[in-house]
Amino acid sequence: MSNESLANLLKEERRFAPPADLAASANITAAAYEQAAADRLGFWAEQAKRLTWAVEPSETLDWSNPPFAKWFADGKLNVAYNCVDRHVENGLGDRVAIHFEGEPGDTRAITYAELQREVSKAANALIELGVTTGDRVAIYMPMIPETVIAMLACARLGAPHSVVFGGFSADALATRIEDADARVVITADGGYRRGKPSALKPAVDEALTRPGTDNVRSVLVVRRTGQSLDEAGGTWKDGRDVWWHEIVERQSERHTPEAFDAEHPLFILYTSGTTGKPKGILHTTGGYLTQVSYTHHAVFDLKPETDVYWCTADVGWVTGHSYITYGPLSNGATEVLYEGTPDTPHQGRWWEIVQKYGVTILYTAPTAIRACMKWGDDIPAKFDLSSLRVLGSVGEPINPEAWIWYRKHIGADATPIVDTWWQTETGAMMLSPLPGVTETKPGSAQLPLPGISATVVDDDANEVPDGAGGYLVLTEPWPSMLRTIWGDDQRYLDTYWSRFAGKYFAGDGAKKDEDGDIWLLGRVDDVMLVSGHNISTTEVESALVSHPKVAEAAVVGATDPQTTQAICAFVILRGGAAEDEGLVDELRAHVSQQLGPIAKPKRILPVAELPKTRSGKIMRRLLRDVAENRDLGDVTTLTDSSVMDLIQAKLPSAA
Ligand code: 6R9
Repeated sequence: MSNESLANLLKEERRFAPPADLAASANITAAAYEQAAADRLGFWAEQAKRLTWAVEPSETLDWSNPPFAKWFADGKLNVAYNCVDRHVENGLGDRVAIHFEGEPGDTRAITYAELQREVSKAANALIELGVTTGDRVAIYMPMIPETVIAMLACARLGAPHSVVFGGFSADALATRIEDADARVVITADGGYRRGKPSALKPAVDEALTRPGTDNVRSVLVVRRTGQSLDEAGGTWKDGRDVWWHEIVERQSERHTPEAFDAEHPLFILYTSGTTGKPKGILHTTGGYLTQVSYTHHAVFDLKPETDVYWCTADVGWVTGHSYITYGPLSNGATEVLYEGTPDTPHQGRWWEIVQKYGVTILYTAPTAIRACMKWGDDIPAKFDLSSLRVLGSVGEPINPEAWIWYRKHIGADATPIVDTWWQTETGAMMLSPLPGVTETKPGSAQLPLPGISATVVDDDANEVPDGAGGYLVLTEPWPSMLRTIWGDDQRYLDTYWSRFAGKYFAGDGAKKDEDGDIWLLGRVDDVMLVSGHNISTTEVESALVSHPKVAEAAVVGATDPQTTQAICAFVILRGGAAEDEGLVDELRAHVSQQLGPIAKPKRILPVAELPKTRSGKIMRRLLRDVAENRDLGDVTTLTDSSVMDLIQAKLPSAA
């Protein structure tokens, strides 16, 4: 990003100091940064003591064969023991671990003691099905307690799980089963989604007809919806399929966990590359659990005795792995698990849940916040949200206006917001303000957490000065880093470690502001080149969202004969805003005034919906296809593929 265009971009000068009471009793103070800077490995060795080790590690990091890291390599531990049993042994068996809220309104409160029994029974059932240490288990489930129980049961046995998001197709599931060479699949008849049962088992049946999935010998099925399999289009295969309630319920409630090496594989989670087959990101045991536990404690200022924590992500994403299952439970937290969508049966459902359980810490994504902005301020205003004390954001850059809305309408204009930057690959949070320490800036993830080394470099790998932009890189190994791409070390090297020698290339554009704070600008392919200026889609989107009539915006660069790329914006208007003649001119002028004339969109198209992946990220690639009059590429990861038809229908004049 050229410096003169950056200087114009996004003059965000609002600042929010930590609330005094939070700062006074915060888990983490500014001293953590100093401690970690003075002795980074010593700092992580200290954090590893949060866990209960069967064999304490004597070594912190082995980086003798970079970029293949070993953390705490001679230590041994059991992840499920750390997330469940030790809390029971510490007298916390009666504490609620999970407040489950089903979409239809059914609820279950599961204490740590009960979780220990359930995980033990599930582990014993997996043993009966022949699962042994090292076997991969695919998990294809709705958001129900058995999903977390299944993950912990696998971890308990040292059988790496591969959770596949329940919204993925049979094809996507088959590819992942094949790549991981899974031996068992855990699924459910279905889950509740938008007010009705949505079947899952038929997709498993279909996936298992595909070549490469023959090693799956058992399918364990939770009964959630009670839908008949025939009606849903599935088939029961005797000898392969077993009901969870039949096999798990009759198991012993006791199971003695075995300690595994710190580098024993914990899970594989597939992340779709922009091209090529999905990458199986491999995470291991000791370093991963250390960093998810520390960051969950530090970034949310978690007080497990009193807080009620809620992460709205799906367990099928890394956010669910690290901040629904492993981080919170390793910390002995009480958390909410919600099955459904935010607007079923009404658009206040989330706020009703916050009120009902007295949620104190909420962790969600910008896409959800923007959806709530669009639905209107009056909806959250109907609920008592006064229990909230820390708000988190993850998944995309959060536009400053969405940040301000979140703080004002959800956080009573008082709660700190932690904008956490990280990736499936990083395993845990990497950049984020600390709620009791950092003076926050709306829209910026700001700075690396204690013990993390990150910076922004230019094309030649030189660190950029404050006020300039480039690429986000991580300059030192971290405990929860991916260890490789499953079965493909070369792709691991090529994708992350070859662009800048010795540094991890995250694939995100970023800039440093005058204070040296980091602002994420979206994936590098989301940076546009307009008349020789690099302009980030994120910044133009934020400028549009800062206009009172705009709820959401997606910006792409379309090939243009004069300017190399031309800025093309798709906007969703806020409830009530009219799509009149003058609107487009008004929005163009607004962007120009906010960011400078160079960033003024050439075209602006009001639309009803934007194409999003199922994890809520805008698929700009498809909008680029539309803007450039191309046939649409692969739309299978879209939440709703009909969105693209609507957008294309608006574009008879696309030229
Ligand atoms: C955790 C997760 C990773 C990509 C990442 C970046 C974007 C995530 C962000 C953010 C700006 C934040 N991203 N958090 N961008 N600010 N706070 O989302 O993992 O699904 O692997 O996505 O998400 O582009 O590179 P994953």
